[in-house]
Amino acid sequence: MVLEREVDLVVPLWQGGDDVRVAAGAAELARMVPAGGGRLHVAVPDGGREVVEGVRSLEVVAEVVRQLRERLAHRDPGRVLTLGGDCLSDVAAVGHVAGRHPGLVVYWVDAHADLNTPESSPSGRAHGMGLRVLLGEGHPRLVGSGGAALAASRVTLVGVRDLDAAEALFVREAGMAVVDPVEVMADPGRVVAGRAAGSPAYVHLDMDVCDPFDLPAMACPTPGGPPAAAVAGALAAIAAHHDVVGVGVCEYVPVVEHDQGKVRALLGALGLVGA
Ligand SMILES: [Mn+2]
Repeated sequence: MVLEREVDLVVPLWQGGDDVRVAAGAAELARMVPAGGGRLHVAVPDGGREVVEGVRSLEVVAEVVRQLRERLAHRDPGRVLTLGGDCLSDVAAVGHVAGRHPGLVVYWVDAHADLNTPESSPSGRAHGMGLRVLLGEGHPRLVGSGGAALAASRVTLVGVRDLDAAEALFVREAGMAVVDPVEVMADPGRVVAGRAAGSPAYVHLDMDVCDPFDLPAMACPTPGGPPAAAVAGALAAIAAHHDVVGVGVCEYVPVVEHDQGKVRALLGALGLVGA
């Protein structure tokens, strides 16, 4: 099964995590994944790396998100693949796809929840703020004029295990669905529990959801994760249960020695590469 989409966005944004190695990840993913529909390579400008108003490299990350939103609004694709880049690379795409598909379910497959705000973030790194931006909160230049793209009830966190205190509080208070690493390993198919069969879904895949001892090619290695094979099982379950209308692959660091077959298995579970 091939993931149908109208446009592929290749987004070598790295300033959101302040780790330039993920820019090479975008290029490597673009090499691995055959183009579907049009393919657009987005230029990422240079800019100051200082923290401004609580966000590191604010000028660059805000400008890239703004440009992506503008391009998506102009072209208006219903189905989008983003090859990042850091975890902010697909924020514009998730927001756009959510607007096109009412009731969209978002699977945030990531060791982190990316629910920080400029006020709560210990690091000021915008790649830890993307999901909160989609829920309508954060720096106004990242949130944009559209307001909240998503309700917290439509998000499932998969494999999450490294939350800042303010994020953990938010997840509890918002009652967000969580499938922790142990649950992913025990029963990967459990990720879709409670979600309507055939409904539209978006998959945000941060490579760091995988256990770094199994697959180390990621920007923020976070021990205690499921092995890549279990993550692939969860992705396959999502693809089988839903109409997947968008995927973002983020934080891949190909310069770290690893078995690329495991990356191909993740991409294959989503129909992005052949078996
Ligand atoms: Mn992450």
